[in-house]
Amino acid sequence: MDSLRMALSGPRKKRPRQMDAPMASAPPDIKFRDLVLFILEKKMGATRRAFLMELARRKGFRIEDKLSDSVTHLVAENNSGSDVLEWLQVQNIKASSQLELLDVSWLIECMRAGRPVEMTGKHRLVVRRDCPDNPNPEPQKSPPLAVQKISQYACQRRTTLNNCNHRFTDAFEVLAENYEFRENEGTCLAFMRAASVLKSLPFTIVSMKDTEGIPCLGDKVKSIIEEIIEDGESAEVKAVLNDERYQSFKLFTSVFGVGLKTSEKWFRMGFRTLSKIRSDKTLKFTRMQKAGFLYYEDLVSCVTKAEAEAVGMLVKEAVWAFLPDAFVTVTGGFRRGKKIGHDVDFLITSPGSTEEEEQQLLPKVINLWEKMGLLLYYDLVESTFDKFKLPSRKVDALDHFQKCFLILKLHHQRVDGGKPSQQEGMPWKAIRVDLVVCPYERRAFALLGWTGSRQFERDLRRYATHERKMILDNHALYDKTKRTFLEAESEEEIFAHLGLDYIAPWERNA
Ligand code: DCT
Ligand code: MG
Repeated sequence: MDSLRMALSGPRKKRPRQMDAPMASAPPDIKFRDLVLFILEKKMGATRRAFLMELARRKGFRIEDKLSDSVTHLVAENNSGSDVLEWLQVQNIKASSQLELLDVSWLIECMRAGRPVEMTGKHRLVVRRDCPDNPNPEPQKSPPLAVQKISQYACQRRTTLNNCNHRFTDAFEVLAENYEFRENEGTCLAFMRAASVLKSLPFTIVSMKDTEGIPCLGDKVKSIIEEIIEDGESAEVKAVLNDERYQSFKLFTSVFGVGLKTSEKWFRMGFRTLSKIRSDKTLKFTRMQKAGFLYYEDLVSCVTKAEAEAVGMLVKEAVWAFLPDAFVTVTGGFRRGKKIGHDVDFLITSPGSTEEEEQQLLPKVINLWEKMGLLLYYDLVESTFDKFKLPSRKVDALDHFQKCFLILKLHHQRVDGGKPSQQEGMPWKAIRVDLVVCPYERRAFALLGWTGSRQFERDLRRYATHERKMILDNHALYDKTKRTFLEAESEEEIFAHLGLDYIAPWERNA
């Protein structure tokens, strides 16, 4: 037990006593094969490290001299998690994603027990501050993401709705939108990527040091982060929010059917308010814009989860009247766990129907709703899907499935928790609904594509192209090296084909 006392009390001045343990030439038996340890010399010193290594080996632990991919547990003394990460970065060492960062106290407890002991919060090295919104601030487990290096691709990050960096991401989203309005795609994308990566962080950025090692943060982005940390706000964001062009575009594009081109035209013509546009006799509106103005108030007030569920019932009732075996799945933001949305998206697919029955479904559903007086607007887009065609290389390409963009009348009494008597005026609310019908064997691709978020989808396709030599879209996955289509029955299989860890829908809020 002399050796253990020594481990507990720290390094001695004297050189450690020669062990009567097996020599290097005859490695001791490894008892605990699931663990591969590496002890960091930094701040511990070579002597104490050598001593602990030998001791642990004698107890049956596998200890590596060098840090490699096979190491599962990194043990350090007098280092924080951030110190260790910094060291790993400086060494340019790529650690395994499962690497545990532990304090030497864990190793010492293992030595005392003669076996690996359970790792708890007190053993795990704290990497960075916890998110202040987190009601249960556990000592932060050294997150595999941080060790793994945060990926530049959203599809390799887990992004829940628990965003700890709103004050930065809100600012970036305003700037991205402004650059989109000014048709500066590159800068727009840079701010969207920056917002996306910050949304995935499990901690709040409070100093510039926290931004080290985070990808997608260029100089311009960093200078805004710095300004927000120091002054509480960004002058550029403030200027954009007060900019007449930004305000007008924001207002005009909030109308269903109005995009950048129309906004530009109205802005140039000197319009600044919707009421002036609405009442102007010289302007021509599309059918979509007319509906957009007609139901404007309802459509800008977002769809709640309860309303989305009520719409889901309507859709199922109608679809099942014609194809009783069809699967009706909510996609989009609601599938990702959002509490509100601008519309409700559904994917419909039927294992038992012919191509013709499939093609007839949406027209029949529309016809039914028309008769029921629920149809306020619809635009049916016929399928141009060709199963032999390679997936599209464009990250923002529209898909080829048959689909219908609708505005439906949702009666308040159909909404769970709705208050029909208190609703003055209209007994219903206009709701934007998207329906997509896909062939049954493509359902996994369609589901993955329509679940979003848009940034997550873009990065999935970018990842497939640049990292895997594959092409992915809402219809298929094609392997360019093998020159074959890779089939999938589920989203999990698509992630597996791409060599990605599975990311659940609620972790795709990139
Ligand atoms: N999508 C797609 N092709 C389109 C439109 C959308 O593949 N032509 C994908 C990307 C996201 C998803 O479908 C849903 O789109 P939206 O409804 O626009 O986004 P959302 O994430 O559901 O957000 P919101 O809550 O605003 O509806
Ligand atoms: Mg949606």
